[in-house]
Amino acid sequence: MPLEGPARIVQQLTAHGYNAEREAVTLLASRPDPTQALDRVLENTPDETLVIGAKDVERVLDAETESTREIAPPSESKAGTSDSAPATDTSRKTEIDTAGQDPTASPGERTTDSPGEAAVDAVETGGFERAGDRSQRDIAIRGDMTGESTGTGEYRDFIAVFRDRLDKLSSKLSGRVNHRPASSIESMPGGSDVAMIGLVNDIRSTASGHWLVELEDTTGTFPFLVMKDREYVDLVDELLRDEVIAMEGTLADDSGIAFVDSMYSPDVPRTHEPKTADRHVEAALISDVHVGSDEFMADAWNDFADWLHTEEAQHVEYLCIAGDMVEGVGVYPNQDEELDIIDIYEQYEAFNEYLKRVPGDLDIVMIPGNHDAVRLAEPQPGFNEELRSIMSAHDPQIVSNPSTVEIEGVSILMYHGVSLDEVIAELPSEKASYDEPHKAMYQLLKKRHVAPQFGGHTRLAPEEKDHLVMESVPDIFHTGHVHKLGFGKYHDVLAINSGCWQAQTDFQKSVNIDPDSGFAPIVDLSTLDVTVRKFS
Ligand code: D5M
Ligand code: FE
Ligand code: ZN
Repeated sequence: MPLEGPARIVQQLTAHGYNAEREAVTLLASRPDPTQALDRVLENTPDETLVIGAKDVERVLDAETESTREIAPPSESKAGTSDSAPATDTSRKTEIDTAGQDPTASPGERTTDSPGEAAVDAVETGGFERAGDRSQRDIAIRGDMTGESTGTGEYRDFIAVFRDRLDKLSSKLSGRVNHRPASSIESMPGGSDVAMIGLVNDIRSTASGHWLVELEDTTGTFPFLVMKDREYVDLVDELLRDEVIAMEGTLADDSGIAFVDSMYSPDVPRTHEPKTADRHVEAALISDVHVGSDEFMADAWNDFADWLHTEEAQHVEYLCIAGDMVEGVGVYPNQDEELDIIDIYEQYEAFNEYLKRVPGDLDIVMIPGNHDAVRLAEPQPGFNEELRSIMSAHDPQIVSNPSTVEIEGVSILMYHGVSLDEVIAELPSEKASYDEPHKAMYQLLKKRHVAPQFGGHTRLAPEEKDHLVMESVPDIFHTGHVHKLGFGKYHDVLAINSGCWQAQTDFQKSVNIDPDSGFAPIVDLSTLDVTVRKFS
């Protein structure tokens, strides 16, 4: 097959089970006869080599030009002969769950043994090539705030960020209610119909079991009473402090309070129609790798990486990693007792080695999580230069938490997910639980904000703008953090929480969190159907 530049070279190298540094590919592509040069390199690179670097290319090609001596005989196809080769483990289990039809079933119920022989053969013969035409790849990042932090931590920043939140989310609600500012509601005559859009400032139950919800806008606060026997009282259970809602009601005689008739969240319009890719192309959505932890599941990760080299994974062209690349240091009390690698830089170096095992021709996007070495407060900027240079395998795009990545027209909102702990803690279990993390994600979609509550478990950094508002509706919402796999659709938005690559930690044991480890949800971007692969 003729070479058509670097893309083809990468395809050929990965088909033979190698990953390649960018410089190596450039060097090969610049040869007068790249095909012949590539063949030479493939024949003469030792089997143990996982990544072909510029040095390897130079060594082989220099030997060819500078000496007349015979070059070592061609080695056998890499995949069949080396430990580091992809997909030779036929005992691996592969779980397939099609199309998100039953996102609530527990993953283990659908496990099927699949020897995957065909896929292994494809790699062993070196015949496999990623199916897609790389020229059709298209990836754009929106809302990356790396390098744009404006926060100084001063009081006025808090005012600015809440003002911006209210502005942005009011615009989603103002068509639905005839709202007035808090200050003018106070001066309306008793019995008037009133509506207000504001941040939830306080939620209290009254002695008689009703609910008092205080809303705040830029002019002040106003209390709304939700009567316990009204049908929408159920919605009070879902409220979090600092989220933006609209309330409609009737003013009491003394105009000091309003009795609520209806309430609205900014929400995802029911008419939302997700966009899809024009061709069959897939993205693997994962998170919480936790390299450096004693519990990091290296075998499962390697099986996943190997599988990506097989024909079964030929349509997977994108890999999104939603935070917690490494276990970090000092994240939780007594965490050091469960560290395999204690130095944070060494953790990232090890992570990079694991990243090298995935095919070099994937497009990779990563955001940080709460275990990563960036500021804890959200939005979290993408990693600093030093960490970026360590995590350079396959040249990933590293962006802030949260960020939106638009892949071939499909927008994926990536958010690590720390606020999910809070949503799960505060809402009744049928609305959000660790077993159904996607339902907690539905709440964030409804509130159009990835971390509404300030001053709780989720640390928020005040910025001039509220980067955590979902200004536009994503087609896919991808989170991690709670280490549970779950997915489903909310008003046609696909919500996926992606599980983890870390077995149960002592802390998780103590609080009965049973993580879903070693799963990779794969989304077909042309249909938004989900297939879950199990590698543990
Ligand atoms: O957190 C993974 C999940 O476990 C997430 O739901 C938080 C919870 N977790 C884990 N360790 C702790 C401690 N020590 N305190 C409170 N909550 C915890 P991750 O941050 O991804 O490890
Ligand atoms: Fe995590
Ligand atoms: Zn986390």
